[in-house]
Order: sequence, then C-alpha cells, then structure tokens
Amino acid sequence: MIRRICVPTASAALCGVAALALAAPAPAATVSRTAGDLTVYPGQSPVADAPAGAQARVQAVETGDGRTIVTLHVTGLEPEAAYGAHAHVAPCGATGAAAGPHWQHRQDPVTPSTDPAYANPHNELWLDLTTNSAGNGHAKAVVDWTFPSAGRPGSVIIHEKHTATGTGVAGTAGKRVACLTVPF
Ligand SMILES: [Cu+2]
Repeated sequence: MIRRICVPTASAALCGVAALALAAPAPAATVSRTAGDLTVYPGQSPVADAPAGAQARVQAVETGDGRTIVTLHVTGLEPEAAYGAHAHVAPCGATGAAAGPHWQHRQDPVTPSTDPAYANPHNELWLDLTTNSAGNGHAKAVVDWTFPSAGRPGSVIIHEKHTATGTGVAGTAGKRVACLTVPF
C-alpha cells in the first residue's frame, strides 16, 4: 500500500510517499520547532555577512520510517548570497566558535573532521541555501536516521559560503556569520 504523507510547516506542507507494510509505521512526529533572531557575528566575512535582525526557523520531523527531515528558513540575510549551514554540537555563544564542531551521526575519530566519509550530508545535517533578492532562503535535509535520546545537536550555524566536499576540506564553509540555538 502506498500512502502520501504530508507534514505541515509554517509556510507549506512537506510531502513524501511512504510504502506501508502490513504493520503501519509510526506516524510522522515533530521533534522540535524553533524560530527566532539569529545571533549574528558581524564583520566576519567580506563574502556574505549576516545583517542584524536576520531571523531563522528550524523544524525537525521524524517521518516514522527511520528518517528525519530538518528544514531551515531564513529571512533578512544578504540578498542573492550562497550560505552554508549545518547543525553544530553546542548552543550559540558570544562567538561563532562557541557552537563547536558539526554534529555527526557517526562520530569521526579524527578532529577536525574533514574526511568525506564522515563530513558529508548523510552523516551530518547540511542546510546550505542561496537567498533570494530579499535575503530570504530555505533548505531541507533528509537523513536515514533519527536523533539519539542524548547528545543531540545544539544549534544551526550559518556560514559565509556553501559547504565543500573534497578530501581534507569536506564540511568546511568558511567563516561563521550567524547562529540559532536549536534544542533538537
Ligand atoms: Cu557549520
């Protein structure tokens, strides 16, 4: 049996198709929903900074079949700019560094993690986006796992450029220009 599953968000519905076995999977469940002013770290980047007053909204949904969907919406960033974004391990602090490294599903034994086997969008939450002419943008990450009961990410960091994927640079996206604390 094939059923269409839709998850309402503030702006639209996220829809997917799920195949149901004899026993129906658990229904989709919203894990967390966070919205607010971004903590901005001005003057970090000549490429794409984060203006004061920029806002973000993050929602995490467990689909009920072992997957997790995380969405990011931003407003008030620089227009037509290519930002990187990821879930990081710690909440936002006074500097971008306070959020710590990227949160990983399978922890890379090497720090910093720039090995594409670990620093990739299946093992981390990558939410890169390009803003429109008004400075607004959105991104969605879909991963094949759910969050552990303890040790979840603490924030989403916005970086000055899109995320690199090559060996030795995987996961890097330049300066940290803004942050939203997200209790995932
Ligand atoms: Cu990051």
